[in-house]
Order: sequence, then C-alpha cells, then structure tokens
Amino acid sequence: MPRGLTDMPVAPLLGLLAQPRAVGEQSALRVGGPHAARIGELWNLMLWLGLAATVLTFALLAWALLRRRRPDELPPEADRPADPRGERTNDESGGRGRAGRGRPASERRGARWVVAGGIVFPTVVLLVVLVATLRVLGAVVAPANALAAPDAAPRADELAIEVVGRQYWWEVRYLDAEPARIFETANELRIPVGRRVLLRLRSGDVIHSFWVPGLQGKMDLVPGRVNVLSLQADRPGVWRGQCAEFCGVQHGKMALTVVAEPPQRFAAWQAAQRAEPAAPADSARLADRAAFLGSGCTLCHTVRGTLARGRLGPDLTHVGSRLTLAAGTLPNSPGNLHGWIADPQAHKPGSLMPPVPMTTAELHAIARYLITLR
Ligand code: HEC
Ligand SMILES: [Cu+2]
Repeated sequence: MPRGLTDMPVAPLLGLLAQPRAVGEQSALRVGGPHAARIGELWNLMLWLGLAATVLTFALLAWALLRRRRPDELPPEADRPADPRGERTNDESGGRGRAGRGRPASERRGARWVVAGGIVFPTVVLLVVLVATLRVLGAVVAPANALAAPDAAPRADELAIEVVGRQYWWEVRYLDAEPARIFETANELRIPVGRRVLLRLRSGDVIHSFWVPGLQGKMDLVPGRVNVLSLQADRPGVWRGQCAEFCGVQHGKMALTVVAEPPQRFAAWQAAQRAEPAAPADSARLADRAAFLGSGCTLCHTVRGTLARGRLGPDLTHVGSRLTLAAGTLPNSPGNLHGWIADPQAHKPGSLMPPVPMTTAELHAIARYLITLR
C-alpha cells in the first residue's frame, strides 16, 4: 500500500453526500484491469454511437424546421396527396392509388426517410451494440469452474476467494486446498497485481450485488446459489466497491475495498493473515485482551487463537490491518474504532451490531487490544 489513509483520492460524489473520506477510487471509467477495460470499451462505443445518433436526429429536425420551400419547389396541384379515399372525386382511387407510380414524388421521398431513419438505422445501430455487448460479456465472464460447487476447493494454481454478502458487510474467506491455510477477513480483498482471481459469491441472508466498478462488472450474491466472478487488477492501487442491490436499511453503507499489491507484498500479507495474532507481551496487554474476552463482543466475533468464536459479525483476527471499519463506513483509525465500539448505531443505524454496555475503561482497553491485531 503505497499511500497513507489521509491522501486517498476522495470519490467526488461521495464527498457531496457528506460521507467521511472514502478509501479508494470508485469509477467505471478509471480502469484498473482487463475486465474493466473491455467494459470501458463497450461504454465508449455506446457513448459515441448514442451521441452520433442524437446529433444526426437533431440536425435533421433542425433542417426540417428551418427549410423554406421556394414557390417553384412546391408540387403542382395535381401532384398533391389529396383525396385518397376519393371523396372529392367520384373516382374510388381518388385520381391516383395510394401506392405505386401514381404517388407523388415528395411523399415517396418521405416514406424512404421513414424506413431508413426509423427502421434501418436503429436496427443497424442496435445490432452493432448487441454484438459488441455479447463479445464483451464473453470476455469478462469467469471460465467454467469447479468452484461453482459450494464446497469445492480451488486448484493448486488458482487464487480463489469466497465472498459472502451479509447485512451489511462482506465476509471474505481465502480458500485453499489445504484447510489449515484458509483464513477469513472482512470488507477488504487483497489481490496480487496481474493475476486473475476467482471469487465465489454467496449470500448469508438476502440478495446483494458485488460491484467494484474500476475492475469488473456487477454480479449478484443470491441465497442458495453460487456465482463465480473473475477479478484482475493490472496495476497496484486501491478500489472502492459497493453493494449494488438494495438489501436493507444500511445497503448504502455496504462498501468494500480492493487492494492490489505486487505479488511479494501480497504473499507477505497472506502469510501474516494466516498467522494467529501474537500473544500479549506484557501484563497491561494481557489485561486489555481479558477485557475483550470478558465482554459480549465474543458472542459475535472471532479472534483466532482465543476463545472468541462468534460468527455473527466480521472476523476480527487482524482487524487492525484493515483500511476501513464497518464496510467502508469509517476509515480505520483509533478514534473511529473507539467511536464505532461505543455506539455503532450512531454511525450505521440499523446495522446488526448493537451497542454493548461497558465502562469507559473497558472501552479503551478493548480498543487498545483490537488495534494490536494487525
Ligand atoms: C450481536 C452481535 C455483535 C456484538 C455483540 C458485537 N458485534 Fe461487532 N459487529 C457485528 C456486526 C454484525 C458487524 C458488522 C456491522 C456492519 O458493518 O454493518 C460488526 C462490526 C464490528 C467491527 C468492524 C469490523 C470491520 O472489519 O469492519 C468491529 C471493530 C466490531 N464489530 C467490534 C465489536 C466489539 C469490540 C464488540 C464488543 C464491545 C462487538 N463488536 C460486539 C456484530 C456484533
Ligand atoms: Cu448488500
């Protein structure tokens, strides 16, 4: 991670919504990898085709409105499309039939414009877009993969991550053929630069949608189903993603962060995440940990290597190393951690973490302990 928390670019729109500083870029137009690049090409094609069709339509409209016919351009009386049902003459054909050579030239020209502009032109444009869309879909979709089975382990040469959507956070599990090497984190995906990563997407409750616009298109997380998505970043960076399917009151604060790092840094991070946190080095730290283990937090949270084994909330084993708290709601800082533990409902009303009654001393001890979990 080359940049510190404080100089992350702020997603402009989020700034307007008076959110705290966002971590990472969230734009489909700031492309970070091959899938997003293909989607970006499609976006550009649609933009330019749409723009050209709009300009053409308005130009024709302006031409039709501004054009004045010179008197000698007006069709002679006999050439006007009058009286088609023969009301003025007794002739059934009205003097000339509706179709064929008897029709006035101006009307035939008009009909040709309607067919060309109203049928041929949109059909051609939409066909071009359809073919381009199908090709892009084929290019960004994950290859048929054994991971689509709920319990399948990844092959040795695959990097596979299981992402489970929960109200309102992301459970993240790095899969491995060897169970002892599996580890869990939350709301943050680290991936090595230049490598295709497979995501197994599931839901723990309702339908969510995984969307990191700078890297890939959307994919739903559906209860009882497994969807596989591939993800790749071609440069180091931090991208912000967002749940893209309304899933409840705090849907808007269900963000995630993707951090792409050079392979060696990624490997070091992975090794650190697999390890259990270091045991407290002195009695003060031991007391901090005891405050956490003695609190209600352990009902919902796991810290590997301790008796905290709760499964309702994010795994906190290495919470101190994450960039954000509560699914992108707050940048991870000691102050925000205190604030979150003291009153989660103030930051994310309706989130499934209740305020836990405790003294100020306990709050400080618990926060001190969590900060050491790096
Ligand atoms: C009833 C279950 C429950 C209890 C009890 C609980 N939490 Fe949570 N906690 C959650 C849930 C659910 C979330 C995810 C909230 C969200 O982002 O919407 C969460 C999120 C968190 C996070 C943010 C983690 C991250 O990676 O974003 C921290 C830190 C945390 N809890 C600490 C604590 C502490 C400390 C206590 C005890 C004082 C505690 N929790 C008690 C359920 C619980
Ligand atoms: Cu959601």
